[in-house]
Amino acid sequence: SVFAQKNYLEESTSAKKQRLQWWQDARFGMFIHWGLYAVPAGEYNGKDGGAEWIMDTHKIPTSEYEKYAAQFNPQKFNAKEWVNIAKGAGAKYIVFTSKHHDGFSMWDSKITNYDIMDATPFKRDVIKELADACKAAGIEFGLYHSIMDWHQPDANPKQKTEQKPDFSKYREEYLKPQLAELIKKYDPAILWFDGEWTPEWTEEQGKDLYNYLRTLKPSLIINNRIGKARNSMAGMNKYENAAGDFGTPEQEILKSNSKDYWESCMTINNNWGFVKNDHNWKSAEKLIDNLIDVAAKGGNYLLNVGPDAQGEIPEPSVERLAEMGKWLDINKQAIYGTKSLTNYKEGDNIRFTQSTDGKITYAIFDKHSGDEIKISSIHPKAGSKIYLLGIDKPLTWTKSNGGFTVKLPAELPGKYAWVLKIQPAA
Ligand code: H79
Repeated sequence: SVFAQKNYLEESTSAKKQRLQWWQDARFGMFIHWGLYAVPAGEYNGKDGGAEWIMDTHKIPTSEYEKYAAQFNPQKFNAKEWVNIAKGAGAKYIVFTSKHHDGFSMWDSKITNYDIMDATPFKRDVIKELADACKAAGIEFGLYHSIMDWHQPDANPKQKTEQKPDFSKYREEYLKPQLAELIKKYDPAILWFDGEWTPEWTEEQGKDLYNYLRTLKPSLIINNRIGKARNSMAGMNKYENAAGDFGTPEQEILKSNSKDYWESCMTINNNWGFVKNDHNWKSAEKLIDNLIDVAAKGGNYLLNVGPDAQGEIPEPSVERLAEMGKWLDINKQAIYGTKSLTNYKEGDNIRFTQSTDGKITYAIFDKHSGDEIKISSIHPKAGSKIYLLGIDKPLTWTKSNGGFTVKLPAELPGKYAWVLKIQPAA
């Protein structure tokens, strides 16, 4: 037909660049893992283990796991508060779990009764509330969606039902209609797939789904877990021309920058979903260090929170996110809308970003001794001004060892890490 479906996999480099520009400039997003698994909170029959994977960890039968729905009644849930926490942290987008591997739908789905409206006493569409709150706050909204589904008999080869599982039936009559529903109802900017490694799923199915979803919403940004190219937890693609827009390192950061788009997703404590006994919180300093590391290498940082069964983001996460926000308030221009320098690091503690036009260089340092900083790989032209972000007056600097040395003020603004802005004479 003359109206042959557009092949979104053949998009030009420049069209893709335009589509992903806001996302890449954003640099920092907040991941939210929330579902029925917040009820057991990492404990089943008196035994610890598992978070959002608890159904698998303890081999909980579907009929048992389903009972958590009746207990899901998060009276403290407030979408605006969550969005305020993200915004206050300096995150520019949110990715929320519409459905994790357990198969429970966190929105008002007409395709199943295994959803928040029909199966819980809560009966509120949290995805609608979050989407609306994001829109009101000027934050982009995305959805995490698991291809693997432990609840749908047709999706689960191990399910003991009379009928043989029919994965294509699950794909065509459940997965795709649910995704169409999510796009139509909540207009997500990002779809973040996972559980693509279930053996029934193929690269070809991933490509079909990619085209289907972009036909529904051409501006959608979709991660590489829609297909099969992901190289395990390292997250980048194993082959060329794979479906998806960006690589997804999980709980790790690339060793150096990449020609491909990428986003590192990481937890603040050990788990994605809420676990009551997980108190292993990373420090605010470490989280800010990770954000700087990712930005210097041209990636995005998707930092996770796991709200509890009452609907509250754990206080240790809230505190750390607020510290990140304070840091970004002073230093934002070195992170948002920047690009990576090939030479992204000097020594252990000095990293670089650049304004997208390449004119301004930012040197970010997190440790220093004495009252001066020497940088050898940046060569400011005569007449350049060097600022410390947070202080209006330029610093005194001199050429040294092919690079430069600046004298730091007695009092540094803020904590954790500081930014030198190297601005050439106009
Ligand atoms: O949602 C969070 C986790 O529940 C989920 N991804 C984040 C964002 C997650 N799924 N699986 N895992 C984490 C770990 C699973 C690893 C393995 Fe594999 C699955 C090992 C073997 C199969 C990854 C995929 C490595 C090979 C294929």
